Amino acid sequence: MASCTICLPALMMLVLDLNTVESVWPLPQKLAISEERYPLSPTHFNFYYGEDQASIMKDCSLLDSAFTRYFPLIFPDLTSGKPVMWYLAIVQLVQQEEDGTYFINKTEIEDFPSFQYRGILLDTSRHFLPLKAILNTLDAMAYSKFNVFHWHIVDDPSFPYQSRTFPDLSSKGAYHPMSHIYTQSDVRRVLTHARLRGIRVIPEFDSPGHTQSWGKGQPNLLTPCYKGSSPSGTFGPINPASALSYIFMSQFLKEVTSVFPDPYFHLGGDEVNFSCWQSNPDVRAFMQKMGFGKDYTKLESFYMENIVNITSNLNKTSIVWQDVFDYHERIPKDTILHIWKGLPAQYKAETSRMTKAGHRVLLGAPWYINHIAYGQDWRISYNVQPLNFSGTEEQKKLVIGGEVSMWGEYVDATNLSPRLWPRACAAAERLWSDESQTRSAEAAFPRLQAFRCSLLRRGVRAEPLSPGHCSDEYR
Ligand code: CP6
Repeated sequence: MASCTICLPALMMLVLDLNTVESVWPLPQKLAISEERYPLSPTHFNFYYGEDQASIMKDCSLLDSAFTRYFPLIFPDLTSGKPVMWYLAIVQLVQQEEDGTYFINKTEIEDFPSFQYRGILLDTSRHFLPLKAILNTLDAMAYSKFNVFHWHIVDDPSFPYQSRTFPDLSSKGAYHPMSHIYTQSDVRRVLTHARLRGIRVIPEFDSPGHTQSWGKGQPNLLTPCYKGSSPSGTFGPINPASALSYIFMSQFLKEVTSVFPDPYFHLGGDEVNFSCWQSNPDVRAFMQKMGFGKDYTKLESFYMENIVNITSNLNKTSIVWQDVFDYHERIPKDTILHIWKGLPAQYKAETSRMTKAGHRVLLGAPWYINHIAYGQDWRISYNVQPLNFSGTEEQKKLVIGGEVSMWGEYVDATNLSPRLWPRACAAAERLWSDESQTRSAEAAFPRLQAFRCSLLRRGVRAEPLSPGHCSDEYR
């Protein structure tokens, strides 16, 4: 199967390029369309493995299932039963004559991604996203060549992951113990759907903060907050002063690192509120014993160091939010830092600092597209220059890519798709294409508009970019 995984990007490339000229998105590294025209007969059309790939990819089920999916996307009228005329106005690589015959211009393409990590974060804790919404997002991700689904699966408000080892976490911590959970079989469906589309699934189990929902099904995990000399009845982050916390986290991480096969694992570590820790006498005593003084960042670092070590003993590489580095620069060098804070001046300085320390970084800060602005805010995402920070060539190589975040406070299945698409496509092109060929949002605009029409034809509820219409938008 390993040899199949690598062939998928090549396939996507071929397919997108066949679909439309105007909507080749993201732009291939090299694209040359000639005047030469060839008729295409859908009844004789077939996909073949490339000659140089034929031997290693014979009977690649991954590719074969992709061929099956893409045929109706290329020849939609054959499978939808809709009149041929609906598709006439689309300028495309595969175009149709008035009589319905398909043709294609001779085209040469050479392609590869500029950045290896092109992710989308979905947050299934603030609002539960039904399985179908996740699967649909994976479909749309593949169309733009996103290759990582960062699943921010649990957080303060709810715990929808159904654990085998600790079933109470979801039975008590989910919004609903039956309807608002992801069972093991749901997770497997997500993993399979993603794998078939060349997408990796990296789960995030964020701790020690953002864990309120964990406390409902796992007593003695969170820190009891104190008011004066007695417990106030509220709870804070995971209790870093208790051995029970580490025993629980070891057992829990053992489970989830085996459920999610990707070699990378996101451990969170962001936005830890110290006030509850400060109020708790046991935590204060632990601080003293450890010699941390009054510096609670040392306590957070102590916790994260343990969690990162547990994770590395489970043979996974950790990804953590930048806070962990901000507090503690001596985390293992192979830990990937996920930058999420601030305006360009700040995240550029952070990128410099972290890559200088030898860490690989992942750029999230410029693409928080759950934030929306009036008008064409995709242009802001498009104009980001991930490598425009001060640093050596070696440092620049440490930027592995970026991620579009769709935090879920105001997003559920009703508005996820139009909020993501086509706005996320701007980051997709920035992370895939050659920067020197894609500097102008103005030049990209008609191509993105056409691509948005392709998304609509493929059933993705992508919002409009400006006044106008797609030829077949209400078919
Ligand atoms: N949830 C978690 C969030 C955010 C973070 N972590 C967040 C913070 C600020 C903004 C957007 C999202 N909602 N767990 C920070 C990584 Cl602006």
